[in-house]
Amino acid sequence: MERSVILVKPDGVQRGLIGEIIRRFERKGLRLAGLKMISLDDALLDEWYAHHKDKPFFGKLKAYMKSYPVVAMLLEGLDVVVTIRKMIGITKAREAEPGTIRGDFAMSQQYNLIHASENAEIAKREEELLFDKREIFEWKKLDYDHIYLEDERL
Ligand code: 3AN
Repeated sequence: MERSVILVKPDGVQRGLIGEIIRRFERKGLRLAGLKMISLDDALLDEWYAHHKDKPFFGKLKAYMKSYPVVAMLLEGLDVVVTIRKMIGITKAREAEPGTIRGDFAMSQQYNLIHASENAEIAKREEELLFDKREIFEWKKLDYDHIYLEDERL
């Protein structure tokens, strides 16, 4: 199955939303394959946000992402990258749909609580950047029989 990398960003950590965010993904039926708190540094952020390096907000974005620790998660499920992008809502949080994480809890374009991999290829790159092999767990989720049809689980 596919995996996606999630970060609860510094504003999510400060606002006490780590549990709420994990809870939503757990209830959806996604399998948590990795979880840790980390501090991001310049080298990692330069790679992570390489596509934003020429944007006017890049400096502020980096400073914000380094300001407090973040919680990183690796989540697994069928087509999980697209599913999670829908669950988090659009970047400009005050316009995000109610029912999404950003739509329910945030107002800002920068302080939008959460990062989620944009596509499957980026998800692989982000997983390699952030998670050591020993930090990735292949445990069997016993309720998969009730979450997926048999052919969806392959
Ligand atoms: P998303 O996180 O929805 O994939 P991206 O990849 O376009 O959005 O942007 C990455 C992060 O950069 C956002 N989560 C947000 O914190 C910040 N950001 C994006 N656009 C802006 C902007 N116009 N002004 C300030 N910060 C921004």
